[in-house]
Amino acid sequence: MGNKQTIFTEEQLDAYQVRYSNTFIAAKVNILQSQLHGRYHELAPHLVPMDYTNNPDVKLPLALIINMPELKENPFRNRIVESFSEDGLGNISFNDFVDMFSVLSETAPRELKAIYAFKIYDFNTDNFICKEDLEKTLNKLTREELTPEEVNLVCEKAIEEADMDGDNKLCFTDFENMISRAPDFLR
Ligand SMILES: [Ca+2]
Ligand SMILES: [Ca+2]
Repeated sequence: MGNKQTIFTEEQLDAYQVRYSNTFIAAKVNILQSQLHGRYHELAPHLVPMDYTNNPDVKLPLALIINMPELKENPFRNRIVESFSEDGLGNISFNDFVDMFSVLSETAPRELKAIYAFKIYDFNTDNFICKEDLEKTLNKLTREELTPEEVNLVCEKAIEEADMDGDNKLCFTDFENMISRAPDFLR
């Protein structure tokens, strides 16, 4: 901890500030930055350099990330990591890592959480949440405690009520509509 060394250039820190300028995150970014770098480094000390000033092209595989204590018990851990990985396959760069922890943090703005919840629940990544996506989501949220009939019923109703353009699936606007009625989908 503390100021043991500079591991980011001024430009890099500015770039993070710009990326997060419209959110609460800007103020926290510096602290978060070095704490998260420590965590990222610990996951694979042989791969992740301490010195990040020349943007090393390092990515850590999904398997390493999902075993972190914050994610290990999360039924959505694979989807979370895939959604934040720029390549969509679950390989996580340090930037992806910072994004992920920022959004997972309890104080992240609701709209930011909604954007990522939509990505996470969109299992087949077609930018819509269809009934199958929602059924998988609900099964995970309830840890498989509902019967298939109950899941079917809840999802059918949720889509029916939120689907404003009548195409039987949820675009992001429909999804926002759904979580305003059923906030349990956003946790
Ligand atoms: Ca989908
Ligand atoms: Ca729709």
